[in-house]
Amino acid sequence: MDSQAAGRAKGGGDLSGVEHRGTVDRWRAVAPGRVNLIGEHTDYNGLPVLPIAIDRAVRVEFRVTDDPEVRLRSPVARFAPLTFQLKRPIEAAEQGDWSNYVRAAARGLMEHGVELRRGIEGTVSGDVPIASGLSSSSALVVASALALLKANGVGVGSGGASISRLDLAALLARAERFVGLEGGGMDQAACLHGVEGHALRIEFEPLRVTPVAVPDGWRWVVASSLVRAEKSAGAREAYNARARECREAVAGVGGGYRDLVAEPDLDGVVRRARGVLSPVLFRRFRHVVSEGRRVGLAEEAMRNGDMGRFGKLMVQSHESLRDDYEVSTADLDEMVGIALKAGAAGARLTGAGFGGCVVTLCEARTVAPVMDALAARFYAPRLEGSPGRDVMFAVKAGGGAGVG
Ligand code: NG1
Repeated sequence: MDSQAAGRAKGGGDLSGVEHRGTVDRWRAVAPGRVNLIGEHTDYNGLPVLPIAIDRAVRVEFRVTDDPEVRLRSPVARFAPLTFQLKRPIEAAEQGDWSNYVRAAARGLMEHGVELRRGIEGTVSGDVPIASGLSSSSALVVASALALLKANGVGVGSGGASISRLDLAALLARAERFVGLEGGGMDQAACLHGVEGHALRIEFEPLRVTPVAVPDGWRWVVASSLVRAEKSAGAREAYNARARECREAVAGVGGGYRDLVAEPDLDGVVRRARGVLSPVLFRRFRHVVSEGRRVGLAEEAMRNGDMGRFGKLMVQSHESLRDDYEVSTADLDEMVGIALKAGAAGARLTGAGFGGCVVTLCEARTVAPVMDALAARFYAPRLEGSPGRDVMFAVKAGGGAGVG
């Protein structure tokens, strides 16, 4: 493991498992999921985001094979064993097939010029809930890439490494579009750059990651709406439609999102947009520029330890995603309402929306009341028994991905 990864992995929950596995040829790649705190649907518009890598991860335990083939199994029954050759061209399996994330990693590395002469054989496991806006997909892409790089003797990180974490994040973001989603680069960057106890301000074009310390006493609770947002399948079209609308909107207004968000008079920018855009494009535009502005304000609130302000910005973000971007659901809205009423400082949907999870910001003493309220008012009518650890859980800002 490179020294950066060692630093990241230290004490980072499951990442402490980033270690040599005993026998000479057994290794483990560990890649965390992420929760986006604020900055939703901004990454593919070139605007910053503020996520944390979480203390839940996807793990690929593997041995290196002499032949250029990937053979992976999952303990989850609906994920059939996958096998494919590391030979160009790597074709996509059918839409929705989990092997596409592993294929995307291999393809991205090969397109970057990495020679993959040796393959991997092993198992994939993890505790990042799937299709919940917590980026289990990118964690799988990153873990697969780290495994393939390890198998082929390519070091990642600083100090004589062959590929930097930033370059790897950028190439894997491009590679993940192989599954057909016109995604931004937030997830792969957060996964590779997580720092324990820190949020990550991620900027794009060029990619840059700045850790921001999470103040003591801030707690994050993640709760699932029980609806999966499968972006390799159903939610894909809706997501891609938003990306298209954003491009059309900014072309209609003129200039680029980054310059527009930096204009001192943002209300003036929004008024200008209202005059030239159709109602739908105007709403998409207003979400993107207002959310872009909120990320900077939220970072400032975090640096100042101002939980109230950060929480308010989260709520504004949710309202904008609900009303202007139209990616929320009645259930996500209800959960946000319940959490706020129970004393959370802030709550919002996280990830792309269309289902998935909410993230709430709490003081230590409000974590239990918020979880109790969600259990009683949201989950009790929908689930038999109390919500499990895959449905509602507290998360910590954890370390980044590593292999060893
Ligand atoms: P989730 O919902 O976690 O898959 C997706 C995109 C992000 C970002 C968010 C919305 C991918 C792999 N993920 O995240 O880049 O655009 O939606 O903010 O494309």
